[in-house]
Amino acid sequence: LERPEHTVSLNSPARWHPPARSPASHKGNHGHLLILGGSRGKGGAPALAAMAAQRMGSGLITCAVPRSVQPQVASLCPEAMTFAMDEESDGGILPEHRGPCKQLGFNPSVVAVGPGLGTGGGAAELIAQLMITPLPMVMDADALNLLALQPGLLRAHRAPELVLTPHPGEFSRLCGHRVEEIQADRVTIARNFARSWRVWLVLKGAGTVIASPDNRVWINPTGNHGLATGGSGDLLTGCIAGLMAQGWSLQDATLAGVWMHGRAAELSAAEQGGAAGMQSRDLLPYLRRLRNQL
Ligand code: NPW
Ligand code: AMP
Ligand code: MG
Repeated sequence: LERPEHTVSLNSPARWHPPARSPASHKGNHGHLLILGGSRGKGGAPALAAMAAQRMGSGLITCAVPRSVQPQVASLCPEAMTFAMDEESDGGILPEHRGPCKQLGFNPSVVAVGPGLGTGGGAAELIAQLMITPLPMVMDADALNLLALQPGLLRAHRAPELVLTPHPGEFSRLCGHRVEEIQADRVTIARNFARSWRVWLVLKGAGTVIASPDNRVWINPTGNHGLATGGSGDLLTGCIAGLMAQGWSLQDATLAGVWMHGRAAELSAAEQGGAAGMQSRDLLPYLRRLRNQL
């Protein structure tokens, strides 16, 4: 069994290098994150991702969501802007080449795609377009389920920086191993996948495994079973993408995002009455506190 080289911990040699925030900075200095997700009944997911990104210090956030859930997302997270996609969205909001995105009216620093997206409507076309869009990207949830249906897309991806954040069920669909096989050998399977597909892989679940395209692996020691509740993964997507959007390196954003997400759950359990019954929103003030301690 191959052993991981690193354990992600603030106390370990792994150090993160947050870009400095000037006292005179304005919102335009801290990135503009585009979150693509949401569908009928799943408007909460992109809103949670947006809230986490805000607590990481993101400057601007736009949630592009189907028209039917736009009012819900806007009211759940009023600080984020929203953009209504046609229900059968064809992904036409994205630039094929980096440059001003006409329909959106801005050029995203980073794209986070998948939370609550669903797999119907134009979601498959959206993913196909994204894979040829040269923007840094975090893919989660239904974006991963759609990739699993069209693996050729992953091979052809043009994202300069690509992070996939599957839970074991989603990873099973992506890599073809059964969930039990994955859980029995998380490090090796994650490492092989990241190397073969040239992606950063965050295999979630207790002891989240982070594998880089250049064959490095970390295991995250933070977190608890309070995270085993709807919305936790959507927050994690927002943490990682929110840090990337501000100019954190891909490695630091991924490691620090995973670490802080788990640590926030530990702090919430300690200060708010235990792990069971935690709501993912409970993590938000702790994410802010942790972000400012780095
Ligand atoms: P089981 O049940 O144990 O056999 P899905 P989802 C497995 C959105 N959400 N270890 C599990 O297997 C998301 O963003 C919206 C092992 C089951 O087969 C997505 O877009 C919310 N196995 C969408 O819903 C809040 C594990 O995977 C399958 C595992 C669907 O996402 C909720 C379940 O996963 C949600 O985030 C583990 N740790 N975890 C909202 N408020 O808008 C999961 N499995 O079918 O991919 O469904 O993760 O609920
Ligand atoms: P998702 O399944 O997409 O909602 O993601 C769940 C998130 O919660 C991931 O970041 C998991 O690593 C985390 N999580 C779930 N259950 C546990 C657990 N028992 N211990 C630690 N982290 C967990
Ligand atoms: Mg999820």
